[in-house]
Amino acid sequence: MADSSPAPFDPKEHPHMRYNPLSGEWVLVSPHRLKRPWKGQVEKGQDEVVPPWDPKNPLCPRAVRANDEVNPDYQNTFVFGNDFPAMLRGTPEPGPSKHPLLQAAPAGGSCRVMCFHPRSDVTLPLMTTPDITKVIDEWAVQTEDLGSTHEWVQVFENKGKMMGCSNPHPHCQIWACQFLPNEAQKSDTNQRAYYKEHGKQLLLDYVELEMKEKERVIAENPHWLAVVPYWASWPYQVMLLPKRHVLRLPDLTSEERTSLAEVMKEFLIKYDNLFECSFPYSMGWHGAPTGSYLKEDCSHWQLHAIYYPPLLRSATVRKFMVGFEMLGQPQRDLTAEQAAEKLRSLPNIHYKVKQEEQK
Ligand code: H2U
Repeated sequence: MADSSPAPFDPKEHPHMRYNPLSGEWVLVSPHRLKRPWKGQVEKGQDEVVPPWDPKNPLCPRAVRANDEVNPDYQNTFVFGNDFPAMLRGTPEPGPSKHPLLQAAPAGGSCRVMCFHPRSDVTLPLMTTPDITKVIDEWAVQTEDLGSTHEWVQVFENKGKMMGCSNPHPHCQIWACQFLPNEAQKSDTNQRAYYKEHGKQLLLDYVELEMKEKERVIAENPHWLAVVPYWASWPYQVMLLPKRHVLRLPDLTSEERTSLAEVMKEFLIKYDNLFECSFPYSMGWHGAPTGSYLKEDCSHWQLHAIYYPPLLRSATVRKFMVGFEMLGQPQRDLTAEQAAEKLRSLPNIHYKVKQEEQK
């Protein structure tokens, strides 16, 4: 039944849709649903107790991996070829498709694993800024190295069991492909079209807008902006953007890398403080494509990181992208502005550090 009330539109009350200009897709925002009764769990989570070093954990220094190789006694970051890669190079390729409904294409690529730190019991928000900077430096090295021979280098971190992470040791993965994956393809098309129409980068215009509006900003420093994007589909989704035009991770200056480490630490502490748990998420970097694109004009691109965390109401109650989300389009309950306000207002001291101080 249609609501016949004459009340003006209130984004905090009334269902509406928001447009994601990067994907070209719409998200349904249903803020009134926050009022529905909740009978599910709301308790804090129990953080997993992880030993700092475990000789049986294949990601630890000096441990043996699945392929019987022994890891070095690494002191900072450590990168190795994934022993179970999703893509390979030089394997036989599918022939021409026999029917337009049965199309196949080659999927050449390389997969690596990158450990962030020798200790298994730390996560990025608990690491020091110089240690986080070393992670950023290694992301840049990997992007440069794999980018010379691959069209797309996807750096991504799956954090927490809820996101399918198989190992608590702080690490990320790097999948480099000789093709543009779907998300990269959509983002490239939409950023290119915006640049053609407006003569400016979509995400630089967006940074300018968010710096003016402020209500979706959760952390900021001279070089970086962390926002809950206007079009966020996951409850506490965050986008991290440089304030100047940057195409790819290796293009960041050393000052910008230190500054990135600072802003990452700041907002990742807020993530953990939200439900007092090691906040699970999938995150990754999107920058201009590499490989053959290195010779092309990619001015329409702006480097950014996207964080997709699943939690909604507590350390144990997650948002499920099921039902309408799978069959129609993504839907969210609280607005991006409400999520940003919650995150922004959280303390900048990690709850574990505070607990230690109070002992
Ligand atoms: P995830 O926890 O995000 O799945 O990452 C761990 C990766 O480490 C996973 O991709 C790889 C797995 O294939 N791995 C190895 O390459 N060698 C091993 O000995 C264990 C795990």
